[in-house]
Amino acid sequence: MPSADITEFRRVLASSKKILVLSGAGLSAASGIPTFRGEGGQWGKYNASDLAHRSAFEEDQSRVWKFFHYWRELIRGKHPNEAHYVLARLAIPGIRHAIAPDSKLTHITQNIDMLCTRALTETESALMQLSDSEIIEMHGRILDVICTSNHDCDYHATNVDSPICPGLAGTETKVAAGDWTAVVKRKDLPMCPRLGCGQMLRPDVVWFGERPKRIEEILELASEADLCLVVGTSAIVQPASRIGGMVKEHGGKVAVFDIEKSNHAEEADFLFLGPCETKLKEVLG
Ligand code: BJW
Ligand code: ZN
Repeated sequence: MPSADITEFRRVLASSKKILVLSGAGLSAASGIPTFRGEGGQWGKYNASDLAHRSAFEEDQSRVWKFFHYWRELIRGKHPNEAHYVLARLAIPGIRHAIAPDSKLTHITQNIDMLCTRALTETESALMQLSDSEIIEMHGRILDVICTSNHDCDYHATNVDSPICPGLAGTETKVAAGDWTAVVKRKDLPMCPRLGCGQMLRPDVVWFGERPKRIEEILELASEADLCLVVGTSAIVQPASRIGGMVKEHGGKVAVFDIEKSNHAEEADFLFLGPCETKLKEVLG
């Protein structure tokens, strides 16, 4: 049975040298961004296989772009919540070394909303101290776009335009209301701006069947970590779902922070049930 003993957890944290955080959609729930699964989840409303596959994009670019435009617009007005800030403070050496001396920390997030990075930048400015930790956004970033050309074009950029192109303007309200009827013509969808390219852009997010970003590095970190904090993820999607198990395989400890007992909770050493926006602070101090 996993323990909920905060004193014992702090003792383990204090002696950990290689700390991993693996976060998921639950981390951003208090920011008003819906999770994927469960009640109110995105995938309850929209079918993942219709939207998060390259084949879906090839079959119906209008439908997939309408969804990502809706999501871009949804995320635009959102801000980091207390859970993001607690994790960001842990990335500041002056704070973390007082809790876990001589430790390293890497935050691997499955979230594409960039809120972890925003919280870290704001924390660095507020404390006037730079972080010594990295955030790995393994499923990409919703505001980044890449060219779909299979040839020479390697266009990749962050695009914060709202809407990303005039053709998608207003479709987000219809999608939010469940109305998918509008079809945006190919020529009116986001196109690569490189002269002579003429191919379509796609969001630089990781769809099913695609290789997560920096996966070799992630697996190496998991094979070495002595503590992994798993925050707000159902741990259903591979390969992220394997990270906790990999840490345990070589004797590392796993602490799960989730609003409910999910799949991976049983194998955890520590289980802290509750909203992470309050629980992380209570446990980490
Ligand atoms: C709170 C809270 C609060 C709520 N406080 N907690 C069969 C066919 C085809 C593929 C596969 C297959 N079987 C397996 C696969 C592989 C596939 C996969 O795992 N599929 C499963 C569905 C079975 N995986 C892949 O294809 C991945 N690639 C891959 O495996 O490549 C091969 C490879 C591996 C290793 C090395 C080299 C190569 C790619 C996965 C891409 C995932 N993409 C998405 C969408 C991103 C945007 C987009 O593209 O549309 O990423 S799916 C979606 O799920 C999103 C998330 O990042 C990801 C994980 O979800 P997450 O974060 O766990 O959210 P939820 O909603 O599931 O859970 C929220 C949790 O929070 C819950 O536990 C709540 O209780 C909790 N919570 N509020 C604390 N306030
Ligand atoms: Zn291009």
